[in-house]
Amino acid sequence: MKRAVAGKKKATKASAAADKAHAAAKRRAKRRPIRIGISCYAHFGGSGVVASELGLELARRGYEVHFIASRLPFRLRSFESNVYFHESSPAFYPVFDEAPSNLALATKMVEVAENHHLDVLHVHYAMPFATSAYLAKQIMLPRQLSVVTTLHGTDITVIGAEPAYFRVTQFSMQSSDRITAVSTYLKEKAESTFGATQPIEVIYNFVDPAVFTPRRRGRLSLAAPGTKVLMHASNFRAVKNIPVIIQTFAEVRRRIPSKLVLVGDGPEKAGAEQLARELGVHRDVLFLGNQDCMEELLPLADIFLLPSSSESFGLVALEAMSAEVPVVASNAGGIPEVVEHGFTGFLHDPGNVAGYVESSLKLLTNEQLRRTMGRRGRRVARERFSAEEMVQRYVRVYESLR
Ligand code: GMT
Repeated sequence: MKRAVAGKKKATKASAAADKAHAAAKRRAKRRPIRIGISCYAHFGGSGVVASELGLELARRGYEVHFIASRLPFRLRSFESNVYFHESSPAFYPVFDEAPSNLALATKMVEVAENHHLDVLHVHYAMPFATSAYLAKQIMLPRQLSVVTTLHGTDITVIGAEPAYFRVTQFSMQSSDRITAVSTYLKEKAESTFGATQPIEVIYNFVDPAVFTPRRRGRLSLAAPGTKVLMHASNFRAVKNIPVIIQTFAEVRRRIPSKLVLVGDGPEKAGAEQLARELGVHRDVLFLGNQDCMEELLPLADIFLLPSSSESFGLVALEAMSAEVPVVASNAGGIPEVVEHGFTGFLHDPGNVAGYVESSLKLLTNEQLRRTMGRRGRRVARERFSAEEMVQRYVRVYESLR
């Protein structure tokens, strides 16, 4: 009995010492800038762009940023001070159907958090990153590792809501210390679909107007003088309504000399090529494939098309606006939060080809209107979607977790 009491006292003393050490480490951490781990998809896509640009902006402000991903995110084009990259690579074993990459990512998150004393893991796209981060956080206990999850789009509107993933997406999202969404539309969608009870803060995507600038006289061009350029860029998934773009272009081209420039790749590309041939416009449709220098391409467009059936924000539309290119888009999801109908572009129901054709022709046959709308777009991009404000807001989210 006496021995049991002595053992208990010893354990209480040890745990008090651990608590003390933990509190001291916490005080030390509070005095230095927050260290942030960022996980995202590394291939082409809006969520990876936002994650990368945010990481770079944070690093320029003196924060240490550690990207943890399956490969180097494509927008991290050059070496930057304060930015580190850690590759998570799953090990394969013949028993597996496929290597469990989510577990390898969670393991890498723990390793980086321990070695570099991370305070926050900020994951972009709920699945599977919020789940890997939840695991990492639990493994790190009692050391505090906060998780911030940014919802980007189809993680909520399409794939995360699939019965095969619903409960895990819901649980992982709700277990995050903070949740942000890139538009009010997406916040409301997350609340209604997942019954999210935790507050979701809307932090819009942002653009750097010094990078996405208007067209300058230069060596690059996509069409002969007098030929108008309609552009679209995406990952060519069904939600992007690619056939509607081809149909719109076929009608526009019947009326004015024009070219359609399609940037990106994905499952809908082959069908788009076939439809362009069927409609007899294939010679005037340029498929450029994946390009990572959108800032060079967008200024070459006269208008940008985005007729998506579902779109939480439409980052590329914002980049086009910053380059003074008016946007003809759908009124789906969060697009009206970015593009104002009749002011910086025109919005129609997603499948309304006649509407897109009319608005495209309005802009392409009235250079003054096109330029006015383009200039307004750049002003809106600068004033409402500045990196300065959005990065500050993310920093406040991190600081609130200390
Ligand atoms: O392409 C991605 O990386 C993800 C993708 C998606 O389908 O979820 O993009 C979403 O995130 C972007 C960045 O926040 C938004 O600009 C896109 O609107 C959004 N895509 C959709 O909602 C379809």
